[in-house]
Amino acid sequence: MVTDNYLSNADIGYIDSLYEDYKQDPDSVDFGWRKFFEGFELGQQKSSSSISVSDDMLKEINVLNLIKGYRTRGHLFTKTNPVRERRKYLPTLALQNFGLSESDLDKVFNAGVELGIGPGTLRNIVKHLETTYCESIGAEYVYIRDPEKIKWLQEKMESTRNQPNFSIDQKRQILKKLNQAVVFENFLHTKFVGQKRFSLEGAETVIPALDAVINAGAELGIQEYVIGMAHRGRLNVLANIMGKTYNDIFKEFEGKVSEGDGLFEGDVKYHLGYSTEYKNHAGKKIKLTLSPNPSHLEAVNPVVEGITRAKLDNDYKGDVDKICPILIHGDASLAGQGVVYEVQQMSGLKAYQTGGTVHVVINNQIGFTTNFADGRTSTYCTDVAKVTLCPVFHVNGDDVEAVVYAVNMAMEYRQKFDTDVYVDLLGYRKYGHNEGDEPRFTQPLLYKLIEQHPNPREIYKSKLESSGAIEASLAKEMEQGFRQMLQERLNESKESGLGKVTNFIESYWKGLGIAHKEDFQKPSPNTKVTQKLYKELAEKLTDIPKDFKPINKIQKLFGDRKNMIKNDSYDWAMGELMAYATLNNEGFDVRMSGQDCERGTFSHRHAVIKREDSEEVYLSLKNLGNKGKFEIYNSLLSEYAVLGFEYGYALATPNCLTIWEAQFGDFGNGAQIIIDQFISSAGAKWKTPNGLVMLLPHGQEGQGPEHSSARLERFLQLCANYNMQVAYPSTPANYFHLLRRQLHRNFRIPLIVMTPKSLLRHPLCVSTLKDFTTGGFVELIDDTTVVKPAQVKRVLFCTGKIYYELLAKKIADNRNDIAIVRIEQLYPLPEEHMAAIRKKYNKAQNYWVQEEPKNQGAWTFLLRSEDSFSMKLVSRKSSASSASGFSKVFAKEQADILAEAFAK
Ligand SMILES: Cc1ncc(C[n+]2csc(CCOP(=O)(O)OP(=O)(O)O)c2C)c(N)n1
Repeated sequence: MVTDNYLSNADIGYIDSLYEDYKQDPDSVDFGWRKFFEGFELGQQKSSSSISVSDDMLKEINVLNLIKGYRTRGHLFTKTNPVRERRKYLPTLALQNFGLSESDLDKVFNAGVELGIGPGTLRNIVKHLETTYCESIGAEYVYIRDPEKIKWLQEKMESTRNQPNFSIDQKRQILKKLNQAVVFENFLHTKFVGQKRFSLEGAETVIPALDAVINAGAELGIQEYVIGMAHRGRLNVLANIMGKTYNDIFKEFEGKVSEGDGLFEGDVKYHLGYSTEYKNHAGKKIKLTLSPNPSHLEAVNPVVEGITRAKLDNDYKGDVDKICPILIHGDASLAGQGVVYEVQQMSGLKAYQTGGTVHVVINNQIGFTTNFADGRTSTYCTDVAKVTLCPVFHVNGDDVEAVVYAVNMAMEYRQKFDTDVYVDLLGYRKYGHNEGDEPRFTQPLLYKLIEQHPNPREIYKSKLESSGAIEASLAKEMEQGFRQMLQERLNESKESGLGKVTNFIESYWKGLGIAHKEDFQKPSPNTKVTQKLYKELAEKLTDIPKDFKPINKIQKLFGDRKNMIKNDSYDWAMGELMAYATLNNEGFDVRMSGQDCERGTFSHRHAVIKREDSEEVYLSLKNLGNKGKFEIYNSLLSEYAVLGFEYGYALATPNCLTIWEAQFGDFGNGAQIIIDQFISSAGAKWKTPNGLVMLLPHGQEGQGPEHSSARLERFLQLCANYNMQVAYPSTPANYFHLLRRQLHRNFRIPLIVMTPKSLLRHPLCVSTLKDFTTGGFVELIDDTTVVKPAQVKRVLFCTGKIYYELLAKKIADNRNDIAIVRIEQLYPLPEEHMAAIRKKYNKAQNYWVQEEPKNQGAWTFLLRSEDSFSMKLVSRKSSASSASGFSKVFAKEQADILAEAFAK
């Protein structure tokens, strides 16, 4: 690659002097120049030209720069847009812009060697470059910094001129898939007039492209694909790639699907997931999983990556050559949605990597009604690929062979280099955003062109016929045969029973499901461990190997943890770490990621410690001799994608405690789409259980409006039909049991935990060995200091941190007339326990005491409770902000709450 390293802005005087040196002693110049001069002299012998050496050498350099120009910028001049002229980019690749002219066309240049075609005329070199870089495939790759990758791509493209050379059988397969794609859309369009389906028309070549990727991957060792895509073309993919039966799809169009059971409420057909096993042409079995997705574009991307990683870790022993994610994007959403960037950033991180994602863009040049020129600043919708130096192939969607060729190349690249790769399939959208929309409102001119444009099947059919590759009758037979089959399936669908929706990832969930009311009517399961086991694990957990010397503070911290065993008084961190240690001991896995979670934002966890004098780390949780795995990762500074990823991971790992921790709870709202569209509602929409745990530091600590609230009220507002659990535990042991409970039941639903900050070091927020080795999680903790319930005049119900402040005041004021009752699990609300408390303290007035403002915290949720009872509220007054930024105001408010709660 002489061009890149030596010739940009070359000074001819300097080159002349180098050439003189070379003639004296070839070894006196460095390798690249030596090769260049060797080639130059070879060219001189072959060329009949008689101009001076310096001029010739300059021209050679110019030709090399021309080659470099095509490699770098050729994609700007491709014929990749099937329906309209491309924007003009300057400077062009005209000869004049490289110091060359028409008169040089028939001169022989050694620079042809650089292209692998040997010395050749400029005419030939240009032709080679034009067909390689400026026909139906535009390749962007020169920004990649790894010379091996560049060399591979360059050789691949230039040796074949980016021109496919498919066998007749391959061409027939392409036509067959294209036929299915086109006829299926047309069939739906005529049979289900006006129904929304987000047709693929204008980009039907994505079907042969996916078929090719799957088959190419299978040949390269792939055993499974996990796919994510939005609405556009989804039904076509479900039918013609995933193998969902046409019958089932037609039933969905006819509304013949079994209705929900109160917990399962269903979703529109173009959001549903599916999984299948597929046998390729060579008889190899490939698993395909299409994740369901919400309307929120690109939100499914991290989820797909998480599912893939879970399967990679557990089913494929980390072998990235066996499983691959495919993400199919719309051009507007790819360019506009920030989560795309976040997921791209994750692609090479050890916590999240999946060995490279194949991205396919259904680029119809419009987002709803917005033209691409208003939808992005970047040249291409795929420009995010450059963040991680991934190659991009822009391909004309009307040239199906080029599309198949490009995706095959992409798949090969992914298998070879384990990085992401993008294929941008340039098409158009035959109808409006959906089939009822009028696209001429906003793109009248474009739609004049589109109306007259033949579909990609017609284009390919004509090409094959005129080249003699197939008989005209074959294409006709294919079409008629497929149409007839669809009609038969449609007739059957009308006669057969209701279709039903299944969990797309069912095979992982045998014997486990979503929760029902009865599950919460019985006490939480026993999650105690034996004293012997607890102590054994606690000792090992607090050991640091003799030859591993961390800084003194860590040594002290581990010493303090050892003292907890001696003193039988365990703090929050020990409660948590012991939950992981004991779960691992039982064979369950634990995986956690979040910002700085290895140490813990508040420096409490220290699950990973570092040697004082090197980067070496030690994780005692990995060294307990347990059966289960423990994985913990500091995340990138993202909430949306990381939470989505961990949610996806949990989808495919029912026996792993999968945890995402927010730095502070309020940052969780950066991932609100994942919370709303997946965590809280996926069970109801898609029948998918999920045992994800979210740890959200929460509580008023006088730190100002930020970081005081994990927005407990919002989680509670989303709760219904046992969709998730929201807890605010107040003791290390109850937290221990809460985490362990997550894997000790025959159902999985997400667990949202408000976690503490100051309580991490509160002297009273401790538990004893007995607490960990008896019973299980308790949803409500009664006041054990009350001796005579009949004397209690006031019950202060509360949750979480404020308990310790109330307790301190109760003790200080010696108030036997007050009982403080902690609700440790807010949803499902332990209503029976609460009723029992009311009965026990039947002479008392009930209060709800919260430190959050009235419009926040649990209060509004408690009012919603069906079994609500008359409680008086003590709280901060309603506020637009979550806490005062003035420490004095904060302190006064906190004191007022306590005073009011205990007022006589
Ligand atoms: C996050 C999000 N914002 C807005 C929308 C509404 N919406 C639905 S489709 C669409 C245009 C998408 O364009 P593109 O990504 O190019 O896909 P296409 O529909 O053109 O295939 C928009 C804005 C959405 N679904 N998701």
